[in-house]
Amino acid sequence: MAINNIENSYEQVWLEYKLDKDSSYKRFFSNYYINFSGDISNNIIKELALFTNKKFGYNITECKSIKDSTLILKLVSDKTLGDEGFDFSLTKTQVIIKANNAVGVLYGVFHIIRDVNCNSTILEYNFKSIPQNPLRILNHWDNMSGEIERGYSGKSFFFKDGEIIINERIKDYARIIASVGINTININNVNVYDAHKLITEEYLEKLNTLTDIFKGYGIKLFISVSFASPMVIGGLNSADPLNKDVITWWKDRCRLIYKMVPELGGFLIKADSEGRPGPFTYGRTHADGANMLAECIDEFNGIIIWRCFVYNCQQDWRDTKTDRARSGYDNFKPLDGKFKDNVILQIKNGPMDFQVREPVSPLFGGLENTNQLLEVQIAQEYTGQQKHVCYLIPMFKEILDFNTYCNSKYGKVSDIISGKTFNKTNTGIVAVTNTGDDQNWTGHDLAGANLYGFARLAWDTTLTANQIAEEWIKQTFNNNKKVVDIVSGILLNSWESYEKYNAPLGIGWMVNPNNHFGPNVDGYEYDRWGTYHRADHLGVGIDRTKTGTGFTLQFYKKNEELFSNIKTCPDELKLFFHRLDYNFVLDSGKTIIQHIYDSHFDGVEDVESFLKNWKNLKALIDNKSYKRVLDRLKFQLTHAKEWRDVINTYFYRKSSISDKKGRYIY
Ligand code: BDP
Repeated sequence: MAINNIENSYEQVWLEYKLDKDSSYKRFFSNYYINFSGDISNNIIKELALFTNKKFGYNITECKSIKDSTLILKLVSDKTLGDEGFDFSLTKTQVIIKANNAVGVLYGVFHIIRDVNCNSTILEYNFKSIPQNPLRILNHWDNMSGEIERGYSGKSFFFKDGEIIINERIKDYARIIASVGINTININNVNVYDAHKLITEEYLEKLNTLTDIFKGYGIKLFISVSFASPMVIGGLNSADPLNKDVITWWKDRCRLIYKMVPELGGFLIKADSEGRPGPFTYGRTHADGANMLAECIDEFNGIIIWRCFVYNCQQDWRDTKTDRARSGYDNFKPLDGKFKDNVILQIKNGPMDFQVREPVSPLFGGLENTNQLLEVQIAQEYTGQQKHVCYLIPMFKEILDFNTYCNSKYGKVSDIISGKTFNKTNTGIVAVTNTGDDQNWTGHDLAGANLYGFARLAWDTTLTANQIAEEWIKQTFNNNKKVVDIVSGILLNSWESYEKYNAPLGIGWMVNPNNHFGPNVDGYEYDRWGTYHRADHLGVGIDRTKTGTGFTLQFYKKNEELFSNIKTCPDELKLFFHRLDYNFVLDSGKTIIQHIYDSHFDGVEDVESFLKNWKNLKALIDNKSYKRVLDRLKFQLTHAKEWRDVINTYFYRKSSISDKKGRYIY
């Protein structure tokens, strides 16, 4: 299936089916019976052919009789399965996958393919699988020029030189993400720099072709549009959401769009954020802005996804009272209950911006009458830019498991975004994605585990980071125990290791401004972005309790107390919530300064061990992947040392306190 010219060739990630002629599962894949037709059905059949061919060395055939077939794919009517779930059952000679809709069967087929590839025991008992999150979304930050904002794996495979690309790779991308249950994608950058034309007549036909390709895999397509579109492409002199001409313009535009792209999911909007236009210009609220668009798109069953990443990026760093962490809640809590049903608020996991460690945004649980999506970032903008290994699934697990206390039974973030807590259906989870046109899709081969893992977790938030890592390793590399042990050992420790050599204890942001790569202690300190650590010779961190910026008051009481109390505030967030002396003793028994020194030395040692362990895989995995990861681990080691030295030196010079262990710090 891959295009074979070198420049554009690409790999099949976890769908790289490897020949195993002796597999005992073969018996279920002699022939299939299917009782429905259409694009999804065609794609299911194609996938089964590809799979049986590569895995077992023959082509599965169709069988018209249920009785004689080994794999039965059936549409049924079963309320318990919902729109996307499936039922798997098994007799001695037959596998039966049943669902209410074609997409459920597609998910079932990918599920059994995964089980075969993982040699899983799951093919030995009956089960039902129903996704926990209604919306499982990937956001691409691709510009139409072909560049990707915060993209670390090459260029866009959606756009090139201002045009939409339609090719085999797009189709493969659709099946890759459908195989792990993604059901929605947004294809262009939230910062709509050059994509205004996407909603002009010239581009709608191609957009429709794209939409159809993804529909064949049960995936809805969204696009980011600019709030100022009536001005930029409509020639109006306002984008005021309450202005009649503006409303008429949007209504007409939606009619045109949906006439040509009837299956479009809707729009994603970044407004009044980092220089993007929005309703604030006209003295209107975000509810005014979002509802106006929602009204226009409603007759086509469209949805408006509206981001809550709204803050003042023009702050005065001398003002110790303003706090960027507060802004999401301050802006959106008062609007709770004011959004139309087809508006969903998209909320970043933390109150700042995808740092290696942040508390959960208090908007989760804070908003009780609003559809909401949890937004995470698998593009590793602040977590090593896919040059460092940083498996983010353990972080996402912590976020999903966080109890907001908004509800005594269903208070966890995972409950809220599943729709359970507040009885909603327009809810779910989204990741800013990490793919590009690199041969391996994600730059770092091990970053593939974040794409895979995010999607698996979106389907089933109860899976563990370990289970997901194992599944991914077995399908991407192989089932060899040593491979599974070594790679999962690296993956499962990598987030913590990355955190160790970064900015300590939740303060974040010690990165180079703009590109956000590599250490820079004061790069953002005396600047307008509101990301301060406020280190001086006395101490470091920010008081975000009621005696400081008051951010903690945005949480429910139990969490407010947890974070405010220096004794109960978890070590890893101590400096996010408190300003502390370098000699303050952490729960770990170490002083802050000694913790900084130790963790930075430890982090480098961790990377040394990743590299050493990786080298043991030379003969056990594909040489191309082996080398690519090896090179990146070597780079990571050098870079981790730079992080260690810059951060340790900085704190040594600020505090004048020596390392107890007498190690060399500049
Ligand atoms: C920040 C990125 C910036 C994005 C912004 C966003 O640095 O490129 O545009 O998030 O989420 O992390 O809108």
